Amino acid sequence: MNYSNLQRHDPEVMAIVKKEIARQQESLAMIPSENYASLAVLEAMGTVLSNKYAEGYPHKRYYTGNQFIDEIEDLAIARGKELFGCEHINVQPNAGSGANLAIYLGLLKPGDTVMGMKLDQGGHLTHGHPVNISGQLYHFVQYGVRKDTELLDYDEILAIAKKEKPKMIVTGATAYPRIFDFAKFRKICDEVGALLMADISHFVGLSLSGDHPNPLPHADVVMTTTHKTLRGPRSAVIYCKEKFAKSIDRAVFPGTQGGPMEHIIAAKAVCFAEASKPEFKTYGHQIALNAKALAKTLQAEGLRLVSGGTDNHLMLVDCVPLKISGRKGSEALAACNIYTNRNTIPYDPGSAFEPSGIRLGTPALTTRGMKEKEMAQIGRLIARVLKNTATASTLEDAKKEVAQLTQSFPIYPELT
Ligand code: DSN
Repeated sequence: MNYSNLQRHDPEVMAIVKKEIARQQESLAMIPSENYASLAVLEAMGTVLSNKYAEGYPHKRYYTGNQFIDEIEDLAIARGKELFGCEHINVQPNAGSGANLAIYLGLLKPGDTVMGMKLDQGGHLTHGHPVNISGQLYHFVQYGVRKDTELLDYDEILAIAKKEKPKMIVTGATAYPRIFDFAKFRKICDEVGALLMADISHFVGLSLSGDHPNPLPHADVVMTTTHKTLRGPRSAVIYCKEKFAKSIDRAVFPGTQGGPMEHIIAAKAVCFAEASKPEFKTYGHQIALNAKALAKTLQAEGLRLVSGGTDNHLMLVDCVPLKISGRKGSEALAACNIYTNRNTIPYDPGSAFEPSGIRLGTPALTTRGMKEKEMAQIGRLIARVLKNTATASTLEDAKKEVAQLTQSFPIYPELT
């Protein structure tokens, strides 16, 4: 993969791509939803499969000429079923948000009551926030974390479920540093007759390595994006019990999507094969070990972490004791080439636009080969920057340290 044609035909675009390759190489990607896909995944995304229209499903297409497209989608389905150990999988969803919408469309009626985790306490926009279509079409009731522990309170979730009688309970989050106990959620769902939906986009890699509970056999339907801890192309899949297969398939196509992106489906097949290898389990374990090591250092440096630490791949730093906003902190880190994102913390005294937290994760750094030693170094670096956001020399020194560190852990040497 050398981009020679792009270079020749469109040097303007190539110049920007080159700058982004350098940015990725020279910075620490600590946004917990980002990762580096393998060259094989990137190459699959650049294939001629992109040229083909294939509305429908394998062997039931609305266009002719899909004999090889069927082969690739069959392969992705077979590999996905084996990887996740599921009865049925739909590999066509283009993105996580669309996958969630398809699940709601397939298994609910507009106006039905659904429970999901509050966005400002770790949940996701598509789990019922009023500005999202999920919160507008369905009657979402939100659950959150306890103020004192900043942890999910399963007794409280049961009490809400008994009162509201939801048709579905949505689990999963984007900024919750602890685990989801799917067995407990199953019991709650069974008590009130609700379906259990698991959005495992963030921690899918840890579920596969055994570092986070697996949603199966508890959940009725599961979705995940494929580009976070799974390290595949930007996309998503839905898997479910066989009895929901038809409803889910119809909700994806024609319910919410047209022609599937078969080049991306090919890249999903590549990523499923990669994630089936024993090395992927080692990768998942190391993500979790790295997160623990990073959290330990940040705490030793005096920073407060939401819920007192992490059990998965991410953590949230409370910036209130540092007397800075999450925006100020994340911008100071970005000035040193450490990329994180500002994030709300539970019961945030700030707002969604000016939240009080910073979200950090270890999946991408772990892909680079970094281990506990580097996490301790990076933890000290982050603490130094966050305590001295206005000191130019601290930021300058931190930037130099990041440059040295990233040089020792190359990504995509073939592309530079
Ligand atoms: N934007 C993703 C994240 O950063 O967690 C969720 O969709």
